[in-house]
Amino acid sequence: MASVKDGRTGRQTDHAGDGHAATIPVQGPAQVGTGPRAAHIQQETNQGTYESPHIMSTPLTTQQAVDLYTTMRKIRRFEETVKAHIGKEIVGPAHLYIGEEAVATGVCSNLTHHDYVTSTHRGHGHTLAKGARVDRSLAELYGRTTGYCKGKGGSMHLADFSVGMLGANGVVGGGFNIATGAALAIKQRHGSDVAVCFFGDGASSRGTFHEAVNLAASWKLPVIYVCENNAWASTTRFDDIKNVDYLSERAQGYGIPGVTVDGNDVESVRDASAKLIDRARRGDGPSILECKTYRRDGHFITDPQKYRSQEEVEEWKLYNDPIDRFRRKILLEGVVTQDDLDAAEERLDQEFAQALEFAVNSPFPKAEDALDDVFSGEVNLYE
Ligand SMILES: Cc1ncc(C[n+]2csc(CCOP(=O)(O)OP(=O)(O)O)c2C)c(N)n1
Ligand SMILES: [Mg+2]
Repeated sequence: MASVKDGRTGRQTDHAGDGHAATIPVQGPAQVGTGPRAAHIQQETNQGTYESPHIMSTPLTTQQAVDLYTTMRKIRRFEETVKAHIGKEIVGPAHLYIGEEAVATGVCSNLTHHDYVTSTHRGHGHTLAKGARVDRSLAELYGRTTGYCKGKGGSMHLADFSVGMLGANGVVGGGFNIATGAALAIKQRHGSDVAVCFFGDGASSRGTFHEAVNLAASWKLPVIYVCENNAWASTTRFDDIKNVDYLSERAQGYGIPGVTVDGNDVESVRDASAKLIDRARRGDGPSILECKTYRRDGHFITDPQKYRSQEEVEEWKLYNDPIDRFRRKILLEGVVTQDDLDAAEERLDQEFAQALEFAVNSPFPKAEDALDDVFSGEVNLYE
């Protein structure tokens, strides 16, 4: 048994040496509730060292497992493609979602195209998980007219309204009020759709968070606030600025449910979000889901990362990569075969080869079109 030490907490964990870290005590299944301890901790994984068992009881079918695997791999491959082409065909900054794939994938697996999501500055994963196309997303980053925003938005403005993806956002915390507004629109038309607001641990300290959650709670809006707690806000470690153990505990301040899950376990994210989404669809109002995950790469692609040790990153790679973990688990349990996963990779090979060709062969916008779409046409609000 190898023993692994958490660089920060100094805690010692036994490791079975087979790629599976020893389990830590789990504090009961995910529950939804309010009251003095509104935050029910389903599972917690500190990045790098611990891996707790998946304790929920919804077994995946082969197709569901392949779908979840494919979406996570699609996001990872997209990010690797961006990394390979940044500074060449792709100009401008990009923030990668590598390491956090289980969050967008798990949550969006419970949504339809009629549901809305708002995203962050780290938005490629949300866009793809919500069902947007690889080729048009890539074309947007390549600055081409075939991109989702005709090549004028780039990484931080990816959006595809046709699948309910309301947009990435360069303003940290910019999604809170948009998602809340979308949820208000759903309620006003008596729909059963929901809005999901993805946001970071850093964004959770913005005023817009409190304003939006308070209003959504007061008006019982169908919105789920999904915090991607990836341990860092640029160069600031979450542990250095936290005033509660779990961000989901903030839900208590608004009398709504708060749940924390292991955000590196796609099944946990899927199960916990399914419950919160269902209650929102039933008209029971908003909730907060904190997914504890990890940003593997720098805050932006060329970030020198002087603020954290390489050891911390390497530990995460060994034990907590959400894709490796899921692959190991579904193979071990016999939910899928290696052939199933190889076939999924081959389909992605084709999709990415075609997408690259599509992006590189698409035209750039013309200078005279620069002001198109800046101002809307006339809108008749009363129609
Ligand atoms: C209103 C606003 N303040 C500051 C910034 C600069 N900024 C960009 S990303 C970031 C950190 C965000 O951290 P977090 O919300 O945890 O998201 P993560 O980058 O970890 O995904 C900051 C401070 C910004 N873009 N917008
Ligand atoms: Mg963060």
